[in-house]
Amino acid sequence: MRTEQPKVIHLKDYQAPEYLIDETHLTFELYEDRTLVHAQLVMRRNPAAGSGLPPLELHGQDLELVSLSLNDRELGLGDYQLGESTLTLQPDSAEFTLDSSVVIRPESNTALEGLYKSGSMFCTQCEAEGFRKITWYLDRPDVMSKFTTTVSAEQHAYPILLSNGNPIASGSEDDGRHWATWEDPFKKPAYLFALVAGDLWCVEDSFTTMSGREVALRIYVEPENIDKCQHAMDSLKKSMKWDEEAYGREYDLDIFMIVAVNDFNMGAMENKGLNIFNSSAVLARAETATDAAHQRVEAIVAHEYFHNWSGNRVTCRDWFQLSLKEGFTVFRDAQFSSDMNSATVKRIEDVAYLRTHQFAEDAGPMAHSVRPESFIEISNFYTLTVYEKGAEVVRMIQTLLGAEGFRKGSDLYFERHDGQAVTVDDFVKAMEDANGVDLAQFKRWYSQSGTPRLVVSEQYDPQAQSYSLTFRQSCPPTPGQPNKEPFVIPVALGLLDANGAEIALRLQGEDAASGTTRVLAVSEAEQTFTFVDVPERPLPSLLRGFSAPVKLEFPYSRDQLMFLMQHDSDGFNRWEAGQQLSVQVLQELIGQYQRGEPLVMDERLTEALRSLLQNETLDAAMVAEMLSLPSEAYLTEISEVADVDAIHAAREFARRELGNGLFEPLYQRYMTNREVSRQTAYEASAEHFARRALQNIALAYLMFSERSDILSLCLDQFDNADNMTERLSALASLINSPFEEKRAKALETFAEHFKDNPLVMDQWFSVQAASPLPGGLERVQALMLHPAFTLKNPNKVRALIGAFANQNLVNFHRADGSGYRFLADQVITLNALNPQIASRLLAPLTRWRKYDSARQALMKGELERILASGELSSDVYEVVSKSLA
Ligand code: B3K
Ligand code: ZN
Repeated sequence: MRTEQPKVIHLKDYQAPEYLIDETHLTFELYEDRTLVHAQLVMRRNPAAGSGLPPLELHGQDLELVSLSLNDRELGLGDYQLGESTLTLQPDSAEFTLDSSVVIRPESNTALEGLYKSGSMFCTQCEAEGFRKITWYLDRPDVMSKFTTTVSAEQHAYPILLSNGNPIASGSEDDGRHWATWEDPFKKPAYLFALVAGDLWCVEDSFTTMSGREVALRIYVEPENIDKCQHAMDSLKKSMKWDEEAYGREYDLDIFMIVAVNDFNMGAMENKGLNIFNSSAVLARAETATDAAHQRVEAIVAHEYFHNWSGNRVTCRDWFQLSLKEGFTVFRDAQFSSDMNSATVKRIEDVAYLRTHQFAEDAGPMAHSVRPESFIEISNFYTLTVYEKGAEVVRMIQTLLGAEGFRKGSDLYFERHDGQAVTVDDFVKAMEDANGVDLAQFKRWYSQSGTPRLVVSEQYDPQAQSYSLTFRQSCPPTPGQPNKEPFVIPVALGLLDANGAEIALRLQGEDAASGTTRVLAVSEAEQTFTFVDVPERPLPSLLRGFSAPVKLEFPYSRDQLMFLMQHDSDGFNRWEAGQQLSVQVLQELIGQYQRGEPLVMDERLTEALRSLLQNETLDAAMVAEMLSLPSEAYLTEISEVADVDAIHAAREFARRELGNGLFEPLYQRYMTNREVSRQTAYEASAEHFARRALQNIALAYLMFSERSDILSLCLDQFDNADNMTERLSALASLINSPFEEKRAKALETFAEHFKDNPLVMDQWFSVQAASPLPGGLERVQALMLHPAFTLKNPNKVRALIGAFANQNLVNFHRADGSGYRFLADQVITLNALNPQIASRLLAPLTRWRKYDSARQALMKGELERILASGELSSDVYEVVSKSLA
């Protein structure tokens, strides 16, 4: 807990470390009631930091110091100073060895940072600043060291002892304990350190790298999960192969290990050679994990593996550069997932996520640039902006340079900076040098926060056969940044003629037309581009593939959107046209609801979707995406003032209209696909995902009919499906339906059947937490008393409380403020248990500016109550105080 005034840390204050640690030798003695950590650090003055011998200041938190010696001389009380989280001493030579022994208490570590226990196993999470909870150290990413780690523990309870690198020695003692020593030949920052001890089983495989080296692959899990590792193993092998092909990156150790733990603050962690994963990001098999969970496992395994180069071999100089590894690695995992599955569907999902959640963050009180200027608690900056917007920025560099130029740039970056801790500037410089381009203005994407708005207008001159597009960019003020300079915005576009055919593009001044999609780099506040040889007024298809993270505005009519839905050659933009059409229709319904008028839906939406449903040649995954209306959260994000009741009522009305209006084609699509599902063994492949997605969205729509024959189909799918994707979506449809008795029965059967599988129970909590039926808060409160629920497990908190606050608009925003009060109560409790989880859970309250004045007052009231509730962690303090500022 914070006892000092919280310190704000600024990027502009960065200074190189005064000392370096060449070697780190660690010994851990694990016991049930304490752990002894001995650290021997071989250190020297950093020649790059200046002359003389300044005091050495080490980081440490919650450490009980047992002994300290410098060059084998034991230090006494007068030889060093202990601060709140520092230990300072005076070296007497430029090279020295420092030995320390401390006691730590992993068994009572509920923050899940540093060394802690998850169930019966010991594990670590050090990024960003958790290593200082293990031993006194220079816990900063620009201090890179060679680590040797010895772990000792009782043999029977902890037969498996793991750390980074390669195993080099092991042995048993007479007292029932045993030990193992691991050596990591690669220098690394302390945040990549990892240790695991437990009773684990493993699935083994191997991979031969492009230069012919054999790498042992192991996935360690608790014994009951040994049958759920194959998908992660397949994903790992695909990732290793893909990184060799797409980036020329080869794995570098003899062994690569993944360990699944149940209690984990986020998805997974890329520790060198020993990735530690939330079990939800490893375990997947048809009976217990949905298609979405399978895809998430594949993506996270890839993400963490790709960090071996983008993050570990080349790491960050300081935490302001976090997006250097995270934005780049998210971009890399997105490329991988596109290559493994449907590229268009992957892009649609990513963009929908970005526009709903990152755009909201960028418009809220925590808005920050991709490279933040300052922070109080770095854990608060593992954000959608650093990750997802950071990935968009890398994607724009690729769009501007082309795939080949981008690869030249990444090759140069890895080669030039291997073994170094570098900055975003170094990354961009490599891209510039490899391509002979100047990205100075482009770099504003890293320093300016907020989502740019791009307003587009057109002018057609039939005499000159020319067509001009004028782009006006602006960016709203964000905290600390009242004014912005123009961005470089790559706009990929095409022009369609009256038959929907693509027009060959020739810009004024060019000799000849070439291609039908162009990337225009809009770099001024207002800029016009003129195309010539345009024989008729075209319809523009703008921002193809969502080529930049901006809010683009063009006054499309509904008929034009329907035309683009049918004819655009860009799959993403076909979907986008459908979304824009849906948004227009939904906003009209929202207005009707607010004025107390009867709701009447524009039938053109039904007809547009009918023609998609009837076209059997279209990709089923695309049809499913296009049938999905924009989410309530997205409709909230694009509202000036979000009227949650109106949004919910309008969207539910539209879904019911579509379900009834399209009953026949939906029924036909459902029956055909369900039959194939029934007769085909489950496969985690793009084709199967697509079929089930269409089948399940069709079922959800059909259930609006409230017909008993449809209810029977739903119950049959729930009872008899051989996979979780079909079973869970049948359950979700059921529990949001009016068939109360069936609802209760289904929930009960499901829980009884899966009570021993915590990840499946998370799904069970989530579907209920997200249900918009009245009484949502009371249901969630009752579920908190369920034996499978605990506030100590982050997955449970996210599944129940997180799902309620983020996915259950009408219940969370109940006008009496009870949803807000409930969330604030949980944040206050969690602040003491697990600050990172508490601070993340807070996000919905920080969006108070989006709602009506009565709700604003209630939300702010709860934020103020949290602020006054006592000693706050720096995590919670930063988010609450910035939200109220
Ligand atoms: N690098 C970790 C995130 C660590 C978060 C620490 N609070 C996982 C990832 O992005 O791969
Ligand atoms: Zn990452």
